[in-house]
Amino acid sequence: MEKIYAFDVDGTLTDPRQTIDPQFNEFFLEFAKKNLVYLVTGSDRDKIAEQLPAETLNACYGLFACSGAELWAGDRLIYRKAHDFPASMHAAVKRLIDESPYGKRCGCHIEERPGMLNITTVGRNATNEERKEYHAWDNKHGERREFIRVLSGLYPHYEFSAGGEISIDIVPYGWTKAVAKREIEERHLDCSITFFGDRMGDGGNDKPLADVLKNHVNHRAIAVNSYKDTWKFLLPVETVCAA
Ligand code: M1P
Repeated sequence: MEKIYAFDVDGTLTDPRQTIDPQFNEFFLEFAKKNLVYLVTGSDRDKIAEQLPAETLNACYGLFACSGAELWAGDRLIYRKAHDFPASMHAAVKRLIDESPYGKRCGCHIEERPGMLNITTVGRNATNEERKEYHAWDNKHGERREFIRVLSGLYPHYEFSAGGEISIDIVPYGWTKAVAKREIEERHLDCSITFFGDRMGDGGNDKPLADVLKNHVNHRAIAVNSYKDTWKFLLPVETVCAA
C-alpha cells in the first residue's frame, strides 16, 4: 500500500501567507524527497511559489491548488476546472464589503481563481500587520461568519469557507478540498492518505477533506495549529524512514 502525505500550506507548512521557515524547509524538503507528498491548498500556485522554494515544490508529487480546481506536478498543469460565478454574486459580495463597518480597504477585494472566488473586506493587498488587525477585529465581530450566513442563504449551490485569516473562499457545491481524496485514490489505487491541516473545524477549508478521510479506515486527518506542530508529527516518521 502506498503511503501518501497531504498537507495544507497556510497555517500548516508556513505561517499564513508567509515564506516557509528556512530550517523547517530543510527538513520538509528531505521529507518530500523520501515520501509521496501532495499539497492541498485554497491558494493558487503563484502564491504557493512565493512561499515555498521551487526545489521544495518540485520535490512534492503534486499540488492541488484553488481547493482542487487545479492539479500541478512541479510546473506542469495536470488539469484545471473552470466555473463562471453569477454576476449577481459579485454584486452581493461587493455590497457586503462596501457596507462593512471595518474602516480599512487595501485593494483587491474579490479575487477570481480557477473554480473559486476569494473575497475579503480588508483586501488581498493588506500588509501582514493589516491582516492581523482585520483578523483580530473579525474574531471579535464575526464578520466573515455573518457574510457566510448571508451568502449561503442567497446561493445554496455554493460552499463558503473562512480558510485563512482575512478572506472567504467560495466554490461551487462539492468543489472543496475533498476532491483531492478522489483524485489521489484514482492515481494511487492502493493507498493510505495522512492529511495535515489547521482549519478542520466548522467553516474551515480543510474540514471537507478531513471529513471524507476520517470515514475511511486507511486514511487519517491530523489537525495542527502551526508548522511547528506539523514538524513535531513528522519528526518520528522521518526517523523511521531514515533508519
Ligand atoms: O490557504 C488558506 C487560505 O489562504 C488565504 O487566506 P487568507 O488570505 O484569508 O489568509 C487565501 O489564499 C485563501 O484562499 C486560502 O484558502
